Amino acid sequence: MRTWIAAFTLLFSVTGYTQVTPDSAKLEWFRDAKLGIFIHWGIYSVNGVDESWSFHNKLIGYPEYMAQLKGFTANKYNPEAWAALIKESGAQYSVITTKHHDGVALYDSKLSTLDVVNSTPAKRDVLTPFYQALRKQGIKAGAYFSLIDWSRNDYPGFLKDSSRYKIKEQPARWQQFLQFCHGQINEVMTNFNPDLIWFDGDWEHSAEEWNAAKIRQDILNKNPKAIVNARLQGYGDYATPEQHIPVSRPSGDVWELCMTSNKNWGYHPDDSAYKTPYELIAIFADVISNGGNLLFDIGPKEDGWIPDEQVHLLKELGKWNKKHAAAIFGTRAGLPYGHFYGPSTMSKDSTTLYLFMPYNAAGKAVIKGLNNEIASIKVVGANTALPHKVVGKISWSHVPGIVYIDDIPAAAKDEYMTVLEVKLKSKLSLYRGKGGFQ
Ligand code: FHN
Repeated sequence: MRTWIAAFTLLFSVTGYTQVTPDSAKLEWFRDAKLGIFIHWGIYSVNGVDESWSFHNKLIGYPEYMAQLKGFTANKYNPEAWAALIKESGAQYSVITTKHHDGVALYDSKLSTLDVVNSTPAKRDVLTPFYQALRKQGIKAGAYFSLIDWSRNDYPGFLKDSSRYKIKEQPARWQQFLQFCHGQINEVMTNFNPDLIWFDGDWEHSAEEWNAAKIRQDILNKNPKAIVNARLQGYGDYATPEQHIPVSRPSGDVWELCMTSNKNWGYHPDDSAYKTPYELIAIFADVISNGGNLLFDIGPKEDGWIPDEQVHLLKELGKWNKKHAAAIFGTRAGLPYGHFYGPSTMSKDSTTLYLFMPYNAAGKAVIKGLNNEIASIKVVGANTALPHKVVGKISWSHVPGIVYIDDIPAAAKDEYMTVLEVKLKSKLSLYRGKGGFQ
C-alpha cells in the first residue's frame, strides 16, 4: 500500500510530460513494438512481499526486508527460457529491474556491494545473460532503474514518515549520492547498452536536484539511439501511465501503459487476482487503439521460476498476437471515438483499418463517418470475406452513409477477440461533422 502522499506525487510523475523534443525517428521501433514485458525481480521475491514499499511503508522492518538477501538464489533461473517465453508472447521489448527503490542491484555494481553478486547466494550478475538471450531472440532490451535508493545513508528518503536529512541543509551529502546515482546509471549504460532506459522514482526530487538534463545527456552520449521514459522529471521521450487505462486518448503519439498481471509488480504468492487472457487482450487492444504500447509485468520468484498463471497469460496473448499480427504490430492508432464501438488500429499507410470485435459481439459491425469506399473486408486469421452495405447515403450530400458489415460466421470467430480487416480504396478520410448539412 502506498501512502497518500506518495500516491499524489506519483500521479504527477507517472502520467509523464517531456521538457525535451523527442527524436521521432529514434522512437519508430518503439511505436511499432506495441508490446513489452516488464519484469520485477529482486530480493522481495524471497518472502513475496511488496517490492521495496514493504519496509518503506513499515509493513515489515528494514532488517527483516534485507534478510531476504540471504534467500535470493536464482538457482532455477533460465534466461533463455525467459526470453523464449517473451518471444512467444509477441513482445518486441522487455524491461527488467536493474535496481528497485531498495537499492539492491541485479548486476555487479562496482560502486556498491549491495547487489546480488556480492550480497546474495546467487553470486552472479543475472542481467547479462538475460540481455544476451533477449538480443538473440531479436527482442529489444530495456533497463528499469530506480533513482530513489532508500538503502543509502546519503539518500534523504528512507521510511514513509522519516527522512535522513534535507538537501538544503546538507548539499554535499546529496552531491555524494548524486555522484553514486549517476555512476550507477553509467554502469547500466556501459554494461548493457540498453535500447530503452526506464526510470522510476523521480517524484521524490526535482529535475534540478536529480540533474536530470545531465542524466539524459550522459545516456545519449553513450547511446544516441537510447529511448528514455518520461519518469525523469520531464527529460524523457514518452509518457508512462501506470495501472489505469486512459479513457481519453493521451496526447503525443508515443506512450506506454505499464500494468501488473495480478495486483503486484513482484512475486506475491498470496495474490491470485490475475487478469484473464480475455481481459488482458481487451486491455491490449484498447491501448494500441489509442496509439500506445502495453508494458505487461511479470514477477518471478527468487529462484527464477515464473508463476504458472503468468506463463499462461503470456502464452494465450502470444497465440492471439500471432494470429492477428498484421492488425497489431507496426500499426498506428485507430479511429477516433465515435466512428466505431470498439478498438481499432490503422496500417501505417492509412489504407487498412482493423476493427477489434469482442469475442461475444453479436450483430453487425458498424462504421460511421467513413468517407472512403471499401475495397474488401475479411476476418483476420480466418480469411473469411465479409460483405457490407452502406445505409443512409444521400446522393446529393457529402455526408457518408453508415457501413454495416455482415455478421461474422461462428466458425470464423476468435475465442477471445475477432479482428476484421477493412481495406479501403484510398487513404482514410473521416467525416467529423454534426450531421445534416454540416
Ligand atoms: O514504486 C514503483 C513500483 O514499485 C513499481 O516499480 C512501479 C512500476 O511502474 N513503479 C513505481 C511506482 O510508480
